[in-house]
Amino acid sequence: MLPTYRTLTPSSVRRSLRVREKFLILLLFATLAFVCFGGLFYLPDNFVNSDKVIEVYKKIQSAGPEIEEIFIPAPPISRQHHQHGIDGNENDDQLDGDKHIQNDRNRFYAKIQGDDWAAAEGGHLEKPQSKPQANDLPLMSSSMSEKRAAESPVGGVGVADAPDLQFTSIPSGEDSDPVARERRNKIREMTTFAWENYKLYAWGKNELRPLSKRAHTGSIFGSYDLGATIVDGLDTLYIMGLKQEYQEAREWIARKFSFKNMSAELSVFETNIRFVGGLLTLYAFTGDPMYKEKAQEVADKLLPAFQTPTGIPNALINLRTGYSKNYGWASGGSSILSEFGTLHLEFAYLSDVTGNPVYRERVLNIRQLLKDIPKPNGLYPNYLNPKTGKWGQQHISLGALGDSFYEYLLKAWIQSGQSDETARQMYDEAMEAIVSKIIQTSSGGLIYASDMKFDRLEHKMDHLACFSGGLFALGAATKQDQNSEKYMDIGKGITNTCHESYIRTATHLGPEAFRFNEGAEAKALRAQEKYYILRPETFESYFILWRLTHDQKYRDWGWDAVQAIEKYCRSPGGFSGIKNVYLEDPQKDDVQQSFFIAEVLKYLYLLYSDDSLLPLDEWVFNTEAHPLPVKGNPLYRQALSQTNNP
Ligand code: DMJ
Repeated sequence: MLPTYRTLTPSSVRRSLRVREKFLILLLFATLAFVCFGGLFYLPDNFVNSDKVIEVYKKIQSAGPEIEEIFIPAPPISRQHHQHGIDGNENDDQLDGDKHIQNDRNRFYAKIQGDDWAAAEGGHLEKPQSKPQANDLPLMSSSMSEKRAAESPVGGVGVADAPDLQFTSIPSGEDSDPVARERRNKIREMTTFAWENYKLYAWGKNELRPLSKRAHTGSIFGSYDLGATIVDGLDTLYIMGLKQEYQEAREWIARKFSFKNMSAELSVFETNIRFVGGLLTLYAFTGDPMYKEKAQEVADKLLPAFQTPTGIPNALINLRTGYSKNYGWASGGSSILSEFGTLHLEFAYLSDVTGNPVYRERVLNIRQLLKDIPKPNGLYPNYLNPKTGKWGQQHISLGALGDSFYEYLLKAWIQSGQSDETARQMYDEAMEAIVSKIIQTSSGGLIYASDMKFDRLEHKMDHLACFSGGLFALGAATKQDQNSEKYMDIGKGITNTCHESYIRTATHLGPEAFRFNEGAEAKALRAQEKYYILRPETFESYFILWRLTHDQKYRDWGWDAVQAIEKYCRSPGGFSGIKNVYLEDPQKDDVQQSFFIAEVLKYLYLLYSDDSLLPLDEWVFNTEAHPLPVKGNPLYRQALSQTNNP
């Protein structure tokens, strides 16, 4: 049968054409809209692995730093990511600038390739269902985070009713002083706020960019999505009794966190203090074997870095090949004192909980070499060549490149239940040399730790060195000898100086480094020393000094800084560092560092808790503020038998 057609009059033709025209125009617009918006939406994927994007980036770079900054804002300074690696590197501005560019390049590659990797690996774990998704959640407001914080029971006991996990009780530590309680509640609210925003914008990635509301993947994490904020911050959530957040994070670690099949190049030191340390604390708190297994998985990936002629590990390791190397800039291929000297607590404890002695053997070998090697004037230079076993450039510092090596000597002794006499002896001798050569008093009466380069003092103190106020005090309080009183005074003096470095700024936040020359007293002189990247060291010393003296001023100093952080670092998308502490209206750097939750908020919370929460004779804090049990603490969880097999 043939089709039948209606007879068309001219007017019906016109009418039907109009409808068709309208439809065609609509179609045209829809196609245009799809091409424009769809193209924009899919832009990163289209360019994954494409050299074109990198070429464009290079052109932006060659156009000069100002243009580049518009497109790819640089971090305040490269030491943000390699604080142990780059800090103190000759203080060469040009060098710092170059590393800035290198960091930018790394981050840019990471942005392109990291997304690709995440997709290939099935992406990170979906955002926890307990919270609304990005599309339907208005920005987490203070009142929302206050509500969440208030809902949470106080202290670790709050998580005890989770049926699927083993929990242990740590006391809530709620202080009898109502002011301290109120302040502690505020810290818990800040933590909830920082965490919720990380969850909302960067879940499973390493860190949060609170202003641009996206992920930040620092090069110290090998540009891979390792969930650094989750692993680093989780023990803080546990301590604060943030049960729901804890459970979501625990799930993510159990299901997604793995170092298997990764080709990332990671910092041995950073991986150890943040990931191995964080996981071991969670194991001690909970007894959950998952954490121990993950800690061991990570540490095993670091072991090839120790395969050097001396056993001093290299700084960087490729997780897939096991190939390790040192930073190109580090004094003729040297390893860094603060990096290879800051493995002991985690590795020794890992041996004890797994029964595998290999980890302790590796760090004891480092210890032995450092004990035997001749030391110039009893001092430990920051660089040591792992091939020859000889010192590199003779720079000495309690700040960048040296800092936590000294910390781990004292803390290894504390961790061992004060039985590791070698560690205490090395600590005492090192500090005697430091006190006689490095510790200075300014013309204005401020005690500070200067740097030394080839026998010449540089009258500058890094913010990083502010941890040493607490260290001197802890060393003095744990052993009575002819030096204890003097060292306690030095500890108090350094902490006071760091406080001065805070209150001598417009923001009441401390600069990255401050000087005691050219008319300066605890003030930064150079532009690249004026930033604050949410560092914890000063709060760490306030906390230790508070516990040891119960002098109210430490709590008040901490509170002054909390208010400053609220005023200058908080934004609707989380907390950020600032670029110049001396300006009334400083620019933010758009990074919520993983150590903000891991360290800053934890130390502040403890500052306003009573002494029953993580007492200093039962717990020892690793350099990333992860508390590890002291031998004799029932939560030490020593394995019953020692075996050579992991
Ligand atoms: C942290 O990663 C650790 O405290 C480390 O020891 C040095 N400093 C950063 C934070 O400033």
